[in-house]
Amino acid sequence: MATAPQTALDPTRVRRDFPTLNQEVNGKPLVYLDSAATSQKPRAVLDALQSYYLRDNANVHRGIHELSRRATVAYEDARAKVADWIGAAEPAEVVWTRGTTESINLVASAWGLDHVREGDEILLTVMEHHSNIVPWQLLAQRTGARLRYIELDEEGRLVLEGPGGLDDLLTDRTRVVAFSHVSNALGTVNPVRELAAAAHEVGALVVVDGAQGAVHTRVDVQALGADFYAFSGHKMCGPTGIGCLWGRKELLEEMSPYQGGGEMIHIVERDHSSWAAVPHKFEAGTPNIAGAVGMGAAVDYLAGIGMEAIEAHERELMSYAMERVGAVPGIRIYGPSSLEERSAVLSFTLGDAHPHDISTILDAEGIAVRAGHHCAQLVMRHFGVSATARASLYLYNTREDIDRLAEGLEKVRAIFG
Ligand code: C6P
Repeated sequence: MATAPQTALDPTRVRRDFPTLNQEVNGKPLVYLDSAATSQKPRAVLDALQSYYLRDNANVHRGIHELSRRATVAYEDARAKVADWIGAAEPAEVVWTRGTTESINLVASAWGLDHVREGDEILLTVMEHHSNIVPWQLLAQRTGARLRYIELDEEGRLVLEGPGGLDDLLTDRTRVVAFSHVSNALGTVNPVRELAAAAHEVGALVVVDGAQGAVHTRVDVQALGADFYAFSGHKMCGPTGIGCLWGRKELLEEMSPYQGGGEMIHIVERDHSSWAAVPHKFEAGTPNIAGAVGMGAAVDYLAGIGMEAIEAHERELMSYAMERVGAVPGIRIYGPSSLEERSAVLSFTLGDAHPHDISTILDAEGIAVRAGHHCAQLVMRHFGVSATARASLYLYNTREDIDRLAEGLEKVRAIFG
């Protein structure tokens, strides 16, 4: 795995790497607290994209000429970097996709349609992003399988025992257990190893939505015990439109293709074809080559700072945010109170102010937060709200950002009383 320096992160230095952060919005210095939606991009990633297009642009795995060779090397080098970064056994276990959403659809479709039958059960959780619900609903509708959901407790943690809990819902009919590493709506960090071990005991497949996981913490997919781990480049300093599906090689090998087209075949006859080896079997058509190169540069950037340093910085900042924002009268913070169980997301409501109004008032102060259901309507329903405001942190955020947020929330109070 990529080695990480253990020096503490200096956010002031880190911020210099992110040109977007250095601007005014509505006449105020920008405070960007919406990285869970998408992160800002460091210059190293922007440079890698530009250099690829300026020097190496060609299609991959298709040409013998020099530019095609360079593009292919860059594309495959990026795959190897990602594989190393997440502890994959080999680069072939990493499939390039458009992002987490496509990765989960790939598993639900390519694995699910061959393995899930009427009467089987698919176990999800109430905290899932719609990307980890709807693909399974489509599979259930096509196969007659039944969807079941692990419930949440009052702090937005998964119930593991008792009614509605993991041990209650896991049966010998469970074919798949799919859950998020970290909730985008609550910040809850799930006990992936424990969940995966329990699922494997009943012979179920384990699919982890890592969209908010690999971004903030060092992930070793093999140690986690998952079968599949999905994540997106754009949430981890990389470009949009690129992401990965990591899967155990033996599973990927026995799976049917997800889409058909160029590049994913071995031989094409008139009435049938045979497939390329993994991961290419799942990469039909011209891929997002520049995106892969950019994601490789993002991995280099994050590894250079060190995931441990990033995690420690965010935890310290989250502790400060919970204290500072939590002190605003009328605030209700959702998700675990313990920092060990919470990642870089702070979801809240403030009195009767609608989260969209909160976000609008904060925007006028130059502060970007997300408001809405965060594509997690089941979470909102669990807490009896239609929406929350959400501040999400990343390596470039500072205590001053949190102070500005708390001051902005005082303005919201002043307006709403
Ligand atoms: N969450 C958010 O603001 P894509 O869009 O494919 O890159 O990622 C989808 C996705 C899946 N799972 C989780 C846990 C996520 O957080 C997301 C994306 C963004 O919370 C946009 S809705």
